[in-house]
Amino acid sequence: MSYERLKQRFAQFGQEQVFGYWEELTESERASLAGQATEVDLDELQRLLDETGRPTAEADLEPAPCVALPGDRYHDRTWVEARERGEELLRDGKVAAFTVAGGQGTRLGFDGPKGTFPVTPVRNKPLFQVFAEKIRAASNVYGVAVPWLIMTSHANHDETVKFFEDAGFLGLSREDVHFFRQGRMPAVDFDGKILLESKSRLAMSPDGHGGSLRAMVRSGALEKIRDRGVEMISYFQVDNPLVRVLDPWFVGFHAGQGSEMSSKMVRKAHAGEKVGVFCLRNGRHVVVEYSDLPDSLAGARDDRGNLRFAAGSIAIHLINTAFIERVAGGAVHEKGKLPFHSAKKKVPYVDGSGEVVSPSEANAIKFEMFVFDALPEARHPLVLETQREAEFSPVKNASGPDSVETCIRDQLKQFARWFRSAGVELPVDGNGIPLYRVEVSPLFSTDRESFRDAWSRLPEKPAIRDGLYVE
Ligand code: UD2
Repeated sequence: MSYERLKQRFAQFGQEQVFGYWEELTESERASLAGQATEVDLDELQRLLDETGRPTAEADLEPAPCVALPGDRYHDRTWVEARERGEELLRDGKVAAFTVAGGQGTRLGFDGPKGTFPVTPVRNKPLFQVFAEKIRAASNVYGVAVPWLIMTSHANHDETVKFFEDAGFLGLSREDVHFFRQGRMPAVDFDGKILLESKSRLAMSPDGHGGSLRAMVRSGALEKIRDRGVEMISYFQVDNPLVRVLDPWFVGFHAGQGSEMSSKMVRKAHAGEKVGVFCLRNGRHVVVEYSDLPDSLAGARDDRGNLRFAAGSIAIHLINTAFIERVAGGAVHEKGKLPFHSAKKKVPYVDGSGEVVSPSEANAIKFEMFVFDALPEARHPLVLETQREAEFSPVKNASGPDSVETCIRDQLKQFARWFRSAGVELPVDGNGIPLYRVEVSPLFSTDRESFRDAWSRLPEKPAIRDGLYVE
């Protein structure tokens, strides 16, 4: 599109301010601004602006049904069968791993891609390394190379790829790791006007983890793994090192129910916990984000005094590749079907006099898609309970709850449980937190059962001490 046509089109949508400094720009700045402007889907943006602020009715929500954890999943028949089915699918190479790593990690205050943040108690392994080792462990167990998709953002893509290159792809084959960038959306002010971050750049931000589905299609990453026979992706967030990256139980339940999208849940720790909740709306599965769940429902109790809306989402899903194709649109330019959510944020912008302003209060609206909004489109969705202590301890904040401190504590407690199952007691403090820092490599074991086996086979057991690393 010529510059003139592009400017006219923005003017038709009342967005001519985007080109307000056009006369001052060099030729290359003009080219870059025009390039960014072409990325913006003005029809989509207008639709969002028209919808923003419309109230959503949350009155007719019911708790979603969930498959509850049995007393002992190693001996419960349904669970044993699910595990066997899952293992077969894993051996057949039907499952790929998928990490969403496009977030900006603002709350953590870490300067760099979050996946490069060190989290383990002894070796200080970065998050990406923990996942890579879990994938390598699964490859060893199932005798198959597991593809790993990683979604980055424009802001962290190059740094993420460089990290992997410098680290020799963390022991994985380069051809098994597929990076792709997520899409972006412009930020607008409260009058719906697109903001400029500089005179020649729009204020663009990542389009949310829901953008992963269409980015996976557009980038060709989905096609690549489908060509390898992959039928489902194991989706997880970059912030949770406890995740079972490739979980045979989950895969087995998902496939057994003929589900197109399945999710794991933990029981909410308290009514106000900041996790989305699995609900039924008009009979369809949805996740209602904590900020959207009315207090009356968040705090509602059943006859036995338990929270009614207790199924907290820990953002772990299995999603069929054919389903992704369906919701995210097959054709390259076709629009994804997921809705956008809007959030008020502080966004630096160029004001009318050409100065860059860093606001102290929210001044802008950002638009994001959420992956769980695909749920109502899915056939036979399944929600599976998992143990929080075994699978969920995200690193989100610099300190306090969900920080590296709580995450290391949870890893230590997990390792202590594994040791205990092998008959070894680690010394603990009054709160049950091990007094020694120990660490078990995912290449040694990824759960209690595999730890017990691997430990029993060790010809010489290492001495239990502070700083012990088991590999
Ligand atoms: C998310 C869930 C919440 C709960 C919690 C569990 C949402 C809206 N909320 O909360 O319900 O399940 O996680 O830990 O999902 N990301 C991208 N691109 C983006 C935005 C995010 O890749 O544009 C990634 C990000 O790198 C991270 C994940 O998505 O891996 C979650 O992002 P978040 O930290 O914004 O989610 P949070 O903690 O608000």
